[in-house]
Amino acid sequence: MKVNNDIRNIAIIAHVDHGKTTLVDCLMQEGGVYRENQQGQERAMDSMDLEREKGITIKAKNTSVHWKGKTINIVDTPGHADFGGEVERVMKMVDGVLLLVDAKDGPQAQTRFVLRKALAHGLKPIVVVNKIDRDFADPERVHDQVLELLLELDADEDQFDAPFLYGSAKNGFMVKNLEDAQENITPLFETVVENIPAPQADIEGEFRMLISNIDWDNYVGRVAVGKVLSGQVETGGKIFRVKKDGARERAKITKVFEYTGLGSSESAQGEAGNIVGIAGFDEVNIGETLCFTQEQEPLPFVEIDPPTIQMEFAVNDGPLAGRDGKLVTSRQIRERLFREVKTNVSIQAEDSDKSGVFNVSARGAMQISVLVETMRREGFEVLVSRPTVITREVDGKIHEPFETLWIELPEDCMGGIMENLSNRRGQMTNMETRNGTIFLEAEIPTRGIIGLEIDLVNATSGHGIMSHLFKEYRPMAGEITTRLTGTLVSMAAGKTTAYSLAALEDRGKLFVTAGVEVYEGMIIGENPRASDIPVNPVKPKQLTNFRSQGDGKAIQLSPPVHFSLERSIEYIAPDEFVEATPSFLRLRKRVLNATLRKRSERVRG
Ligand SMILES: Nc1nc2c(ncn2[C@@H]2O[C@H](COP(=O)(O)OP(=O)(O)OP(=O)(O)O)[C@@H](O)[C@H]2O)c(=O)[nH]1
Ligand SMILES: [Mg+2]
Repeated sequence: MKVNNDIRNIAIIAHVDHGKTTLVDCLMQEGGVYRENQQGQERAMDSMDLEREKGITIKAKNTSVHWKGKTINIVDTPGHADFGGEVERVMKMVDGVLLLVDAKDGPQAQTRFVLRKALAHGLKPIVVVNKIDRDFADPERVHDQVLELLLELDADEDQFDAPFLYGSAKNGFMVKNLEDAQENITPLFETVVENIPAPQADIEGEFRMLISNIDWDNYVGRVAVGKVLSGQVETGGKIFRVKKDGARERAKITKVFEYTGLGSSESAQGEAGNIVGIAGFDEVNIGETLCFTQEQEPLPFVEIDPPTIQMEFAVNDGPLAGRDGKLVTSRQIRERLFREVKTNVSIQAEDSDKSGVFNVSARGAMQISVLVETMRREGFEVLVSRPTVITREVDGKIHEPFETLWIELPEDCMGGIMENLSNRRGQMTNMETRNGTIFLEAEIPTRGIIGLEIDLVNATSGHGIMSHLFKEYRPMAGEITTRLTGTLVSMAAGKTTAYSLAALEDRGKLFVTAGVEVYEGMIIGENPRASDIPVNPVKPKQLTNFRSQGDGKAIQLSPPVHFSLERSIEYIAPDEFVEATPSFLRLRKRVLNATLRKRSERVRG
């Protein structure tokens, strides 16, 4: 077989925030993407609005750089656990990975997940111990921890012999030995070219490609992105698309793209081993095969871990529906969700048995909130429920997903968290203390993780951090009450008044300020006790003939509690909804009318 030795395909994988996207900046800077003296943008690959706002990568994206006559295709991946599917789907596109590990924090939950996926695909890792400039960085300890992890994950001999580099993506250097001069990232380029195999793709064979991503081009529409596994293609050529069920469609290629720097450029042809984009099929999806001959069987795609949580998306049926968004009908929401499924391999959507309600399955609240946030920006209004876990029946028993949970928190905040964990059916499996910080490891039902981060942040004044990783399905762990508080529910519609809110302030924390439009059944605050209290936040100040002493004095309300979309989703109870519209986030009861709500509660017992 004749392969192209001038190409290397790598994915950069790591736990969230360990510096992947920053490292791609360096590679682009030194890989000739920018002109000399031109400074690239920081975290340039995080090009989506939401990525820049949240400061995290959400979608895996590819680019390429050139170094000493070699083309190096680089896939930047997200490190947040909810977007793990993005890492899984690109594994077939690359021939090796750069595993980044923070020199202070060491391997974390998602380091283990992504490394396990890479090893299972037979990919060879290069370990990059990043952020050695940080205070308390301990690259030697981290080196040993990574070796332990490789052993634990059954790396083969070749994978276990992974080369190590140390450096700082932020400061633009990598070294092979800690005592080497800290100059640039040439050592990393050298290591990649020497250690990552050239793609095993036959230049002389017939064209075949597995689609790992879908891109969009304003002129030619949907673009299928993947590694050419054999042969080559050109604009104007005719090829087949083989769907997963084996059905075939033939079309003419309208354009072939190459990805370099921050964009794509038209290329004359897509050759074996290279990562290219191909336009010409309007309906093409991730996981399908493109090929030259009709006889080609569908190529096997990666097995993606199944989603563990599910929530309802419903048409907004509240009294303020349609005031803010343009896209509000059941048909529009359905179409949007089913479109998402085609490009987002780890989300599933289906019709439910209620009309106007869809079940959406995903890996976590963050993934769902990104979808809802994207929809809001497109002009949608939608109601979303609290996530529930997806259970399975095993030997006639109901099983639920369990996860391994890692928590890091200051020593003096320990008590509250232990109690919280045991309420959530978490079982501690390990505990260590280093420099006043406690490292906890526990096994806990996924159900118990929902809303845990809110509690952790509250209990540690923001100093606690947690990460978790799906472990296995086990028999149901028994009841878990995650929200111990009730709500203050508006019993009237109108605009809130400072006068009535002032009177409600000692009933609990308020979520709204004065002058906000509310309706019956909308949640306007939290009751510290576990029941819902109907309240009237729209009472006008009573008019009297006499001026009382307090008159004219402005009422001082405490600032209302503000929840992000993600927090809202985890906060609400099963009988509540988050109402998301382009400019508003409201919490409400599912059943708005108080009398009907009482009745439905009684029916449910
Ligand atoms: N001190 C230090 N900070 C770094 C270094 N590399 C990256 N950072 C910082 O770490 C933070 C996260 O960097 P990113 O490049 O976004 O990390 P990431 O791995 O792409 O994160 P996700 O894609 O969300 O998983 C940013 O604030 C960077 O500036 C480094 O070498 N040293
Ligand atoms: Mg990133």
